[in-house]
Amino acid sequence: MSDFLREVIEGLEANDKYLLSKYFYNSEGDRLFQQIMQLDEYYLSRAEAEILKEQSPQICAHLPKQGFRLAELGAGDGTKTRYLLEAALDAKKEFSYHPIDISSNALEIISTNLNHWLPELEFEPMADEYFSALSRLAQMDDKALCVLFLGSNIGNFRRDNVDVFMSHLHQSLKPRDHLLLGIDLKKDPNKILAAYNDSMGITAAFNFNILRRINDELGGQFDLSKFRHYNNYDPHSGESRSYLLSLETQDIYIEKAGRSFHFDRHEAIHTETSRKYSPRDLQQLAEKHGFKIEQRFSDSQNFYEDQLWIR
Ligand code: AVJ
Repeated sequence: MSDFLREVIEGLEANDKYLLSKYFYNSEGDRLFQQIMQLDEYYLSRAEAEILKEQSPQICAHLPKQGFRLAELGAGDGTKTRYLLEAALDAKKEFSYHPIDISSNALEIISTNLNHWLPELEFEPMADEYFSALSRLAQMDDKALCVLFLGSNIGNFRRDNVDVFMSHLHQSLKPRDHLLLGIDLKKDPNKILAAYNDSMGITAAFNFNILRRINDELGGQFDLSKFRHYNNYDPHSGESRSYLLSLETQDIYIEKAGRSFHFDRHEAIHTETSRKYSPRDLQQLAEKHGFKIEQRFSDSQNFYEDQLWIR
């Protein structure tokens, strides 16, 4: 049984139904997320691009002069990382860049881009899980490491998983190694609600893509018109949560599961958490996991931060 099928069954059998947000990202999901990043309401990408565009020389100034590795977890297409790489090359740093992603398709895209943009860059993509790639890097030599985890991707972890992730990261790094963490900050709740419920319905389509995948890949019989996209935001936990609400009582058959799943009217499937942090939350997270915050870099509107942590 595929992981996808097993995790879909697990999620739809749960009392509080859920589907895992990692399953948004097939080629259609990637395309929809690209569109989300262009939306007026989705301020996150622009805020982080502004930080990296304007402050990369200052960020790079904290990194070693030579012999280090820059490893990026979930690299995307490289548009934002490019600013950082350019600044490091301009500063005549000696380093290699390692985009890490389980999707070799994503790595091909970034490789093509980098060859075109920065032919002098030394880089080696790694098609692997984050931590197995990091441990392979650590085994190669004892070069200093700077891990990039951008795009507020840390927000997608459930509360307990953040701690698991951070302690793995602490184990994977040596003393004095760096982490550059991109995080969307807690802010006016209405601003956040709009970012996850845009007027053009792109975020809704992105959310629905998970049902479309179940239909296409698992023989599901979801009628998308019988669900609605719903998002809320809790200013205390900082959690923006996306759901798909069943508009009526229905039983939905999934061929590969060999069974149906029951939905009450108004029953919700939780599909994504995008957690926001305050600077104080981040200070506590860093301390809890044995990191020191070396410097904070913020956009002009204080929506977002890229924080440089040191192990
Ligand atoms: C790519 C996980 C950072 O949570 O903001 C965008 C994904 N979901 N709109 C986020 C997403 C809905 C995004 N991350």
